Amino acid sequence: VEEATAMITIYHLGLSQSDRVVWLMEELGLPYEMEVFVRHESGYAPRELFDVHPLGRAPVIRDGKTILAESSAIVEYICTRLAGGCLWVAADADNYADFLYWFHFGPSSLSTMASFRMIAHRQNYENQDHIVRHWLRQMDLAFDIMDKRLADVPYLAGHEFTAAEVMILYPITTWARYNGTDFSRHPNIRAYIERVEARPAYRRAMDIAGPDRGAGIPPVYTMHDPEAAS
Ligand SMILES: N[C@@H](CCC(=O)N[C@@H](CS)C(=O)NCC(=O)O)C(=O)O
Repeated sequence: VEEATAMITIYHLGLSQSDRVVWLMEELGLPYEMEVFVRHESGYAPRELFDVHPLGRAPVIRDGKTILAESSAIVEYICTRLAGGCLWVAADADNYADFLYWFHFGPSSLSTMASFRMIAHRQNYENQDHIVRHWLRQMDLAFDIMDKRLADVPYLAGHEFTAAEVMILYPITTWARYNGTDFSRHPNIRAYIERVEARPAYRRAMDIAGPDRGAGIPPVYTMHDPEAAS
């Protein structure tokens, strides 16, 4: 008798980059369960997310007894362990280094820059600490490099859609809405965003878990004030 296929659980926080895990599963056509956490009115994650993982940040997944956080780790785990290498690029492929670079660029360098831009956006740009100004210049440079790359190839790793897209879209779409990024100087990035957003799996995932569902999609847990006595 064949055992039923175990399903992973995605712990999704409303209006957050955990929507990329839902998107990945929709791209792969793999089944999943989802537990949704609603942000506290402060904007931070509710206390209950700390019961799932001590850092209280999303995404987190559970696969049997394994709990895994960090979206880049989660996406690699799903592609390589659960999906037989789909949307991943093999180590012996010609574009392996390109794939690795762009896969990590989104959640590493670009997310750091996006955080600084968020701080700058909420305050007076001219009056920024020099570290923030440095990172804002770095971000402009990063988008120049990305735009140049996308003038040559339709996807970051080359000619095929890969997990690198899954990692980078949130920082250049949802995050960009909140930190004042605009791509007026970067037509190839604009075309890339349109190309990727047109994917049926992306649209399904955004209907299920995307930013327009807001932070307040139906909770699994009742949330309460994270400052309240523990
Ligand atoms: N590097 C982490 C970042 C996770 C992260 O910052 N998640 C945000 C949502 S986009 C979060 O959970 N914020 C809740 C909070 O700050 O309370 C990853 O890629 O998974």
